Amino acid sequence: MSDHIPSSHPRAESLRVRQRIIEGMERKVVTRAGLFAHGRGEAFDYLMGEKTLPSAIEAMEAAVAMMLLAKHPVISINGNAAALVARGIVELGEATGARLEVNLFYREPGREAAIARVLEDAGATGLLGLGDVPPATLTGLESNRRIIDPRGIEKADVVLVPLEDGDRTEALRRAGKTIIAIDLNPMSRTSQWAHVTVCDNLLRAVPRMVEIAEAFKKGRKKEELEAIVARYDNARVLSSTVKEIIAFLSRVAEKGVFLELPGPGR
Ligand code: PTJ
Repeated sequence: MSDHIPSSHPRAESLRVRQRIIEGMERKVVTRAGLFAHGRGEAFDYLMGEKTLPSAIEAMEAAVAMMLLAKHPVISINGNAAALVARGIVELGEATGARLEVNLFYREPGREAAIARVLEDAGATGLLGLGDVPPATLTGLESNRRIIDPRGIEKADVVLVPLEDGDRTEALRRAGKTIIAIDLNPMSRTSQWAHVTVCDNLLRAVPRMVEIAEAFKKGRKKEELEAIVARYDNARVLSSTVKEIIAFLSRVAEKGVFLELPGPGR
C-alpha cells in the first residue's frame, strides 16, 4: 500500500508514517483509537513547523540524564510507539539501561503478542508486561493501564511514557515515580503531569535521545548529569514550548503562506 505513495508527493513522508500506523492497526499493533491519537499529534506537529524546538532539546537532555542516573528506569510501550519507533526504543533502552514494558490502554486479544513481535524483530530482549508473571496493580487507576509488571513499572524509579493517557501519568506520579513524557501536545494532561515533557514527535525525539545518551555516557560525569536534572523546571520549559509555537505561528501569520514544512522525520 505504501508503494502507492509517490515520492514526488509533497507530503510523502507524512503519508508513509500514516501508512505505518494503518498497517500497525491491521496487524493489531495499533488500536483503532491510535489513529485519532496520531492525527492529533500530526496537527500539533504542524503547529511547531514539524521541527524539534529548542525547549524539547532541553527536556531531552534532562530526560536522558534522569534515565542514566536512575536505578530502575523503564520505557512503557504502547501500540503507536511500537509501530512508529520500535528500533529507536530498543536502542534507547540499550543506551540508558532501561527495561522495556508493554503497557496498553486497549487490551484486545493478540495485541500484546503483536507488539512483542514488532519489538523483538527490532532487537528487543527481556520484554516485560507480557503476562508471564502475575501482574501488579497501579492504585488510583481504573483503566487497563493499571496492570503493570512487578519487575518493571512497579519497581521503577523513572518511567518514560511515550504517547500516554493523562490519568496514568497522574497515577504514576502519585505512586512516587519520576515521569518523562514524549507528547506533541504541550497542554495534554500527560504533558502537564510529567516531571519532564519532551514536546516533540516520537519519530524525531527517540533517535535524538539515543544520540544524547551516547554522548552523555562518553562525556559527562555523574555530577554533571545531576546538575542538568537539578536545574530543570518543567513548567518553565513547557512555557517556552508554547512561546516557541506562538513565535512560529506569528512568522506564518506575517507571511500569509507557509509551504515549507519539512515532514515529521528529521
Ligand atoms: O496502544 P494503546 O492501547 O495503549 O493506546 C494508545 C493510545 C495512543 C490510543 C492512547 O494512549 C490514547 O488514546 O492516547 P491519547 O489520549 O489520544 O493521547 C495521545 C497523545 O499523543 C496526544 O496528546 C497526541 O498529541 C500525542 N501524539 C500523537 N502522536 C504522537 C504524539 N506525540 C509524540 N509523537 C507522536 N508521533
